[in-house]
Amino acid sequence: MRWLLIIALSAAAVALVLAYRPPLQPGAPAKKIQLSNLPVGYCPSRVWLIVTDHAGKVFFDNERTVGNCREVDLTDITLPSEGLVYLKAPLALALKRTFTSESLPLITALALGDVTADNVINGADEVLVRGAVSGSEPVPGTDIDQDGQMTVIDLAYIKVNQRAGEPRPDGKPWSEAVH
Ligand SMILES: [Ca+2]
Ligand SMILES: [Ca+2]
Repeated sequence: MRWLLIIALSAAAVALVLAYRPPLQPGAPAKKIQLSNLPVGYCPSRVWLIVTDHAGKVFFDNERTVGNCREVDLTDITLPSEGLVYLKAPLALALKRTFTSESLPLITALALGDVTADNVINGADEVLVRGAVSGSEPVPGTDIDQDGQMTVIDLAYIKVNQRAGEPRPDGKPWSEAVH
């Protein structure tokens, strides 16, 4: 009879394990930032991410890996119910977006063209790309659309996106880690 008892107890244990489910949140929005409007070849491996609430309290300030070239997952970050995200991606201007729990996932476009990684797209970036397009030895980062060729399209990104990116909320320079 002992083995019957063991089987019964084992079955009960399995049933208990199967009965336990982590609390589900039906319809809970995916906590991520989706990068959009980017050339096919652009595939950043990481970005710098800062999350704050509207009072400026910092919830996250670090590098973040990028999934599938386009997704920045936030699920393991304790987020305020609403606040701000700042994001700096390689070759792109830093951006700032507001979010609420309803507006996640947040879909946002990047402005590419910051070859010099100073968070400004200006003549200094244009000189490098123009030189590479006209046959000079390419400086790393001048292939803006990352299609393996230097063309007028790379130059067009610089022309369209000429401006400064969003500064960090604390006014410090953006880390060079994601350049
Ligand atoms: Ca620049
Ligand atoms: Ca190109």
